[in-house]
Amino acid sequence: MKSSELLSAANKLALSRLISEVENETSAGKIALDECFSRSGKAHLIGVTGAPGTGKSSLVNRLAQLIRRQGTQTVAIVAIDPSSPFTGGAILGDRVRMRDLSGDPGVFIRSMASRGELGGLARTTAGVVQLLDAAGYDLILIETVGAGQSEVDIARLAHTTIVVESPGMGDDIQAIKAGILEIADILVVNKADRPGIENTERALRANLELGYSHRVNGKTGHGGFTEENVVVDSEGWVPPVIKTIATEESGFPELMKAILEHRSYLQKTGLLAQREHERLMDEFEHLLRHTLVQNWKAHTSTEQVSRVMEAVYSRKRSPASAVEELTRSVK
Ligand SMILES: Nc1nc2c(ncn2[C@@H]2O[C@H](COP(=O)(O)OP(=O)(O)O)[C@@H](O)[C@H]2O)c(=O)[nH]1
Ligand SMILES: [Mg+2]
Repeated sequence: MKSSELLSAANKLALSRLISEVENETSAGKIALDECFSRSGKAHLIGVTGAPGTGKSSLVNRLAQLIRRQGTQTVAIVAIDPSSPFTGGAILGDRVRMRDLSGDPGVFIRSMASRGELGGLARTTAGVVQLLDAAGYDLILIETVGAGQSEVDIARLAHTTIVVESPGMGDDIQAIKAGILEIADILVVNKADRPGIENTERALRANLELGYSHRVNGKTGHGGFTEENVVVDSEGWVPPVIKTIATEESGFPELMKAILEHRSYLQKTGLLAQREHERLMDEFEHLLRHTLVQNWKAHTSTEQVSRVMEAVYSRKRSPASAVEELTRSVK
């Protein structure tokens, strides 16, 4: 059977196996991605990021329940867990909490361990998301811990990025440091039942205004907004701040509304297509580099490289002329 036939929301086990192939970057995984590509590009990708313990998993869980209750749309959840392979505790906890969703044929849940391999994580996540998209899931929720560059990359994969904060974690300053507010399309202050919620909300709004005026002035922070995005952004979208209690389902209709509004904003302004094009161009360039280097390596011995590099070390040759020499045969 072709992988494109295996790939359907009705065939969760087969889908699970294909995802593992993609995660492990096997040739079967590559073939599956190739075959399913033409069917992808329909899902709304929603990134959920923030510090550990802010309630991202609980929130994703609630959101999925709400979407399913509202009717027709199917949901896939990809939870990227940063914990070490030795503890693995959070993954188990998430599984237990998500148990009430897993009997639903319209829900697919996948945990991915990050295994500390940062660059590869964003790449394999994009592949896994593409499979789920092609399998026909309407909404794909991607939970990541907001910390390093890799998480920012994954947030960039999403159409709508939700940044989750909660009271009493020194959150505002941390959030700014990680440049995470710049990637937020929607800000959630979760644990609204806890003391200190007003302070957190106020700090967030203040920081948001700061970041927003930066965007308007065209001075982008370290969040990676391009000039075009800045202009369109300043005309239209101001990230809403929404208070939620994930343990009680409070604030979720408002959150869902904000997600839908953001999606129609992206469609209306043409940003959806623009983001998609940028992402595909990124992927193309990455693969091009990878392919060219692999091809070059296949035609070049390590002895050749060592010989030429010795000349570079002793300053008889420049690195540029070393490249010139070592790529001559490949050209
Ligand atoms: N009081 C309160 N606790 C919450 C809320 N949301 C999540 N929690 C709890 O916070 C802890 C961390 O939640 P989790 O979803 O695992 O956070 P994550 O690490 O961001 O994925 C768990 O014990 C949750 O039950 C909330 O709105 N209010
Ligand atoms: Mg979690």
